[in-house]
Amino acid sequence: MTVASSAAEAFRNAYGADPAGLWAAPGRVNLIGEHTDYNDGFVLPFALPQHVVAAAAPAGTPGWTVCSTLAEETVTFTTTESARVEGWAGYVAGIVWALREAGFTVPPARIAVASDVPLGSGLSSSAALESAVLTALVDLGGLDLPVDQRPALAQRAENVYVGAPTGIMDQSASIRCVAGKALFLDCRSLAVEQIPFDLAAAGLAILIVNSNAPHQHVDGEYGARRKSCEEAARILGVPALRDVPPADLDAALGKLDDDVMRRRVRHIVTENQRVLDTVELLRTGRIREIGPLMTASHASMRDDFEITVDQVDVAVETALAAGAYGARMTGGGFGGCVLALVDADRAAETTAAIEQAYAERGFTAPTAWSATPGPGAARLP
Ligand code: GAF
Repeated sequence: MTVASSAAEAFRNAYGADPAGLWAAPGRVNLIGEHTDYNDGFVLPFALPQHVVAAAAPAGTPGWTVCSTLAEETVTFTTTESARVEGWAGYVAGIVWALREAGFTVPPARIAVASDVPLGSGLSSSAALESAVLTALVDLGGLDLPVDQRPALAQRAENVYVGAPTGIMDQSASIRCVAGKALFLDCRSLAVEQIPFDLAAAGLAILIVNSNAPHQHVDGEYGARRKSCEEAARILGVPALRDVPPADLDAALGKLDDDVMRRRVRHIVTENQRVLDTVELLRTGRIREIGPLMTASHASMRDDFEITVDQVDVAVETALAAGAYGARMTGGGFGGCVLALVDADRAAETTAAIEQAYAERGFTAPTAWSATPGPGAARLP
């Protein structure tokens, strides 16, 4: 059964009627540019073929009811309750809250969601949920919310309602990505450029390897990285680390006493430049040549930003040893997935090498697949 038919079936089972429509929003991987978003920098994600589908219809009574194929409970909330909705339904309630806060009249609705975005793997399953529900409610209510303003609203739901201090990359990817392209996003101006990324034409594949490592300390460590970056920007007297050009990096590092903070700054400044260099290569179709930038990004995340774990380091090293052009962890870190740029006909061999390396070390087996850039959030026909 497809994710769309699961969502439609869940809707019928829960509410005894057909949904008015189905809205899909994808998970994402980030090709390069990690932790740069909340530093007003650059990112280059693309949408996965895996997505969340929201089956939805207007409700005749006030409030919103949501159920999910991944959860037992059906959750109902209204605007009169002061208690915050917790758990997975909090992302849905957060979207309703953020829309209302922005002045929209949100139509009461019944929603059923289904998803094949792996959970807790750094592939933005929660941003996909937010984006699917947002797209559904905007359509159902005929709300005048332009697509380019939707990611910030969804990010607000996540930051303020759910309470996770994330940047704007994941919601932007889920909402603004286009099939066959990587999304070059300037996280300060929110300008986007759709960058051609035709892997198949170049005989290449992006292998996604889910390390299946337990996600540990994610929230606390993520928040700590963000604080450290903001504190460094304050000491350096710039609005954000985006404003430190690579040519000024040494001088900036000289002004910081704390070695850990110096390394955090070095990651952000060099990572922003790697995104720009990657975009430059992709604009001229030189996909293979982005490999070394990916690998350098990984080293920077491992040594300077310190957000990798053994499982992802081993996946990167093994992919490179098996002939990958480049490999890096993607997403917030502390577990999650690795991307490897490989010749399409070597994807299976590379996967086998990583599986063997994991088995030798007694790690939980990884899961791997090749991904091409899919479309962003939309109503399904
Ligand atoms: C998580 C966050 F949600 C993003 O905003 C981004 O900071 C990413 O980690 C790291 O690049 O996915």
